Amino acid sequence: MRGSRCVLVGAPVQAGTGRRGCDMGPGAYRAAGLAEAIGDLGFTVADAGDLAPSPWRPAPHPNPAVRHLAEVGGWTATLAEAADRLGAEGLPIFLGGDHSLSAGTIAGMSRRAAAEGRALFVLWLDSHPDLHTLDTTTSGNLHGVPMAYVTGRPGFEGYLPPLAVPVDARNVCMIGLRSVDPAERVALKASGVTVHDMRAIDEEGIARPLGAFLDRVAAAHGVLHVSLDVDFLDPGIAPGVGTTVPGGATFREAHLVMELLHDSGLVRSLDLVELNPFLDERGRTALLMVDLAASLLGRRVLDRPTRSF
Ligand code: 6HN
Ligand code: MN
Ligand code: MN
Ligand code: MN
Repeated sequence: MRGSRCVLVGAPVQAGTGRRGCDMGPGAYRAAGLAEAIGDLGFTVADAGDLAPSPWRPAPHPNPAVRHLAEVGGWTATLAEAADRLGAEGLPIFLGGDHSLSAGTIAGMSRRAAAEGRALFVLWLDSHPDLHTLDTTTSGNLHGVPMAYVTGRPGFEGYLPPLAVPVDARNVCMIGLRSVDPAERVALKASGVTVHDMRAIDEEGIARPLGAFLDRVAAAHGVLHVSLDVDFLDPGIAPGVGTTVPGGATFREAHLVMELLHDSGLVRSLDLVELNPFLDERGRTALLMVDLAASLLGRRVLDRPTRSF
């Protein structure tokens, strides 16, 4: 990948979460040296700055729990356009911001892939499936819905921007799940999504299930988008997130995923979501996310710089 181009795209979204602080995520990644880490790997790095939501006026939704629909819809429109455009020029890295931003980034990358006559595949690294619809969410926090929206589940029409090219749920692989709401469990079973929950990772390890998915993406000549939620990681190593769930991926499991993704050469775009710098400890979660991004882009364990803070 040496010589290729990466674009950092700030998406300071926090309308989709109940906790304040996710809007500081893009700044924390910049402070943690993301651009420099990627530049050291031989990439040309551009920073598109922080984007802003487009105007969006949805009808009021009958589920009274639903929160900040207009703002999430506005971000979805902005990010779908940005992903489609920037995905044609290099590898965009979307700096969140809460996970509702993936409604836009995945919608845009799906449109981009279709314009190239290819299908989008999504690797979803998260403790949650984020598969609620606007009707089934009980928290009303829309970081719990992006996967339902991008796979074309009904109930979003008129509430979020129209979806140009839905992602085939059979092209989605979720790794790390350990917190699934009852309505999501029903939806997951019916969906065709491939799921490797933490129990499966404990029993089988993480390399084989990921390898099987990457083989499928390669065989289909697919375009791969990776969505990395901080809470995929164990809270012991990544405390800077509003939705900590015990029993997450270890440091080596997470790095191994990134190293295998790099070796596959299949990744076209990346979301780094749910970092909450207000809840972090001396930047350690931001730094770990930067290191994981660097692993995905080709940094070898043996080349890791030693840093002290
Ligand atoms: N995330 N399922 C829960 C809800 O409120 O719907 C949690 C969602 C978490 C979303 O972590 O991106
Ligand atoms: Mn999530
Ligand atoms: Mn999550
Ligand atoms: Mn819920």
